[in-house]
Formats: sequence, C-alpha cells, structure tokens
Amino acid sequence: MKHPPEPFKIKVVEPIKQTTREEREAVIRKAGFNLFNVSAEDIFIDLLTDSGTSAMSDNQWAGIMKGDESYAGSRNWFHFYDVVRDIFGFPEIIPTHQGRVAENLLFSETLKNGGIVPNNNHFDTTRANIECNGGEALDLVIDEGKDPVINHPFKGNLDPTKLNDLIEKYGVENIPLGMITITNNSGGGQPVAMQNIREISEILHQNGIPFFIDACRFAENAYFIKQREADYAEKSILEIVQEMFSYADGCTMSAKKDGLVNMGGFIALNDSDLARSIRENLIRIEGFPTYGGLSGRDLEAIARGLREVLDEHYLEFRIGQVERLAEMLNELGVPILLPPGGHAVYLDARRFLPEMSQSQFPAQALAVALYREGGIRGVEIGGLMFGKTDPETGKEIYPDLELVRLAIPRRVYTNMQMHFVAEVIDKIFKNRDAIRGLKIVEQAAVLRHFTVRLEEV
Ligand code: P70
Repeated sequence: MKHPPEPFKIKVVEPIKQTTREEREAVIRKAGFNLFNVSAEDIFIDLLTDSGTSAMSDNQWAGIMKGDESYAGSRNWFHFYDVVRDIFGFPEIIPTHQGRVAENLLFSETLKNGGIVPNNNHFDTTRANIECNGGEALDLVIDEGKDPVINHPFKGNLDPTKLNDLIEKYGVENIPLGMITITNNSGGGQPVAMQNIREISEILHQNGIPFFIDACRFAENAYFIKQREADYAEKSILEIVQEMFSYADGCTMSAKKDGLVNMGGFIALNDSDLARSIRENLIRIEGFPTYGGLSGRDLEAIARGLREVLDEHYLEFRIGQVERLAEMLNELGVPILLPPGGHAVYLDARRFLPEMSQSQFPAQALAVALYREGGIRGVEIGGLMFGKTDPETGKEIYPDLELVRLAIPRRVYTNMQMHFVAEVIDKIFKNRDAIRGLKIVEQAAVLRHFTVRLEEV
C-alpha cells in the first residue's frame, strides 16, 4: 500500500479549538502578523515544527512512571545508555537537555583554535554554535539539493568534489571536524545516501579529520535509504542505522525529533579524551553525566522512543503521510518543493505569489493567509528569517527561496486533518490575488523572525 493508514489507535485525545474567521483576524493583528506571537490555544493545526511535538506511546508513558530520579546512576540512565550504544554504536554517551546544547559542548571543545566546519547544510543552531565558538560553518550540499523541483533520490548529499576542494584550499589543519545532517533539514528534509555517508567519511578520514553526524532525523533517513538505495531493500532499519553511524566518529542528537519525545538530546562518540573534556563542561552547565539536564523519566522515554522509531510500519506511515500531503497539493497545482522530504512539506511562495515583490515578504504573507483561512500555523523560511541589511549599502539582501514549511509532528495528526490542510491551501491558492504583502514595523538586530512585528501594505 502506497500510503498506509495510521499503525496505532488513539487512547487519549486533546481537544483543539475551532475559531471563527473574525477571532483569527483579531488574533493575527494583535500578534503583529507574526505567528510566533500567537498562543498555541488559538491554533487549529500546528505545523510550526516537528521538534518536541511528538505524541508519546502508552509504552513511553508507562516508562515515565518507571522514572528513577536518583541524582547519580539512575536505572533509566543505564537503559538509555544501552539503547543508544546498541543503535548508534558509540561507547561514550553524554545526555543533554536538547540538541543545541550537544552542539555547543562539541564545538566549544573542538573549535578552541577556530576553524572551518563543512556540512551538507548546517542547521541554524549548529551554525550559531560554530560561529559563537569562533569557527566558520560552510554548506557543501550537491547542486541538485538547491533546486526546488529537480528530482533526485538523495538531495541531501554532501558534494565530495566540493569537500576535496575545501580541504585543498584551507588545509586539514584548519578543518577540526566535518559533519553531515540527516535528513538535511535546512535543505528541505532531504535524505543522504549511505554511499554518500561512506564516501564523505573516507575523504575526511584519509585527511585525518573526524566525522560527526547531526542525527536528529536518523530513522527517517534510514527509511529513505531502504526505499531508494540499491542493496538496502532487504536490510532492517536497525541494520541500516548501525551501518550509517559505523562510518562516523560521533553524533549530536536532538531526541525531540526521531527520539519521539518532547525534550532531550545527547552526544555520542568514540574519542574518550574528547568525551572527558566535554563531561567537565557538562557538569558545569547541564548536570551530572548520568542525567545531563534530563530527569530519569525523560531518559526512559527517550530509550523507549528510540526503539519505537525503528519500527518499519511506523516509518512507512510517517513518510507516507508527509508524501500524501505533498501529492495532494501537487495534484491541485500548488507549487511545493519536490520531492517532499521526511518531516515537512514546503510551499514555494515565489511561485505561489509571483506578482509579489520579495520586499513584501511573500512567504510570511502566505503563512498569515494559512492562519486566517484555516487556523493553520506553518513557519516562514524566507526573507524574514534569512534576509539581512547590507551594512555597506543599507540595502536588503534576500535569500533565493521564499518558503512556508509545514512540519508534521509525529503521530499527532490524522490523515483527515491533513486533508483539511490541503483543502485550506487549495482555497487560498484559488484566491491568491487577495493576499496582501507585509512590511516590518519593529525588528530585533538578530534572529528577527521570532519577535518581528509587521503590518499589511
Ligand atoms: C526544527 C527545529 C532543530 C534542530 C535541527 C537540526 C537538524 C539541530 C537542531 C536543534 C527548530 C525549530 C525551527 C523553527 C521553529 C521551531 C523549532 N530543529 N539540528 O523545527 O535541536 O531544538 O533540540 O536544540 O533540525 O527544525 P534542539
């Protein structure tokens, strides 16, 4: 079956509020046309992020009751350790309360003398943690990965030629580590092939450069490998995952994604000296090494979530649900990024609103229209998030793409709700001439999209 039904039944439900158009109109104006300022209570379908928004299973909730909140050596820590060790293979495991702390701990140790860190595409927090630790974050995704509609099975691949050129240009002494993000979130949630992970690992290791994986969506990436890469169709998801990480020296993980939990993360690695220094900082900023900023019950929920996410029926439904939404929109003629990635569908606002100038924030205008029409919240990934003012000319510099990301939380929304989302978008698309552009009335110097206030032009 191409798009299988939900492989679970619902035991607990949380009502969501249906608002009227008038109520939504008042809410969005009060929020300064910024969806980060809207209370979750006023949202009908929340597709802001797939991070920390998963529904836990009855098995995970049962694990929560088995939480052992001892400061040191909690039994949940040992369970967590065994599961992470088995799946990812690294002997040194350091729990953190979310992914960006894992990044900060890794880069504060490895970038003591600065240096360049290549990646397919750095996620924003990864880039920020590299830069604030004195390093430089460079994106080397294959050119196909930057094309919004080209069909390629692994648009998240890191370009080996670009990596070789980079090493030649800057020298190994200036590249303290290399990374790959699976799936490639900033590139549209696109997967990375096993063959590419192997090749990148070989290039880095031949040059004596350690290789780390940003593992957030590792199970979704493994499912794509099973579907699309020769030689992996008969392998289990666990076997594929174990092979992916066997090529790396370590990983950073936000368990808020494929850990199927609401909070948590870790670093796992081979190098025991590096692990020792990281633990010293961990104790200073997060907590004792057997809990690292998490409760015992959180560690238990992650341990159980990491096992559940490897279930092929779950992944088949998960990837299928995202793909089905993309197909519905594509059939309706709505411009989206193709092929869809693992965790989100991206609306292409420049093709959706071709008449609107980038100076009027078309992706944000579209995100506002989605809320107005159906109480749906997506996130703008365009001029508001990535645009900046040129310090020399004072002119605005805009990114290539104006996107609205509809990230699908795991196990939270039914296919019927996804149909509703497609219908709302269809209605807006047919009526797109009515969408008005926006202008900034108030903004912060950094990360302005979180707090910006806008009005309609
Ligand atoms: C998302 C969230 C988090 C993330 C990630 C990758 C590949 C590290 C992290 C950090 C962030 C977000 C964006 C917009 C709205 C809400 C939230 N990604 N690496 O949705 O992990 O959050 O645990 O510190 O995707 O993509 P953490």
